[in-house]
Amino acid sequence: MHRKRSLGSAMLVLLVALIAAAGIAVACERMPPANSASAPPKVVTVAIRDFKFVPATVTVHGGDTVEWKNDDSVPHTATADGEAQEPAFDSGTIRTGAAWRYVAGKKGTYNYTCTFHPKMLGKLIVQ
Ligand SMILES: [Cu+2]
Repeated sequence: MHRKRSLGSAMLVLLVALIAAAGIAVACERMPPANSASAPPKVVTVAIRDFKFVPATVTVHGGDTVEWKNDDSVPHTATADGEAQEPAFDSGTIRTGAAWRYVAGKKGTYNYTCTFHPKMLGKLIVQ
């Protein structure tokens, strides 16, 4: 009699252990799914060539990076218009062969120029 009862207890312990293991397995399957994030930020390049921004107009999303690369033989800048207030961005001097990067922020249309050559015009649209 005594031996049989002890076997029953052992079976009970084993059963409890199995249920606990099954519970852990179920919990693992319920891990949250990977985030389905929106498009990752990208880098858009504007070449500065023959006293022009190429392309003259670029459209990006907030968080994207715009890189101005000076392929010309003289220095240039990429400077947003800012008559009444500080320009949204201002590269300062970009020397020949150099590049300057700007991370787009607030939505809007930004006309920009080169402070050395005001006839150079570009437009950055942030959506
Ligand atoms: Cu210039």
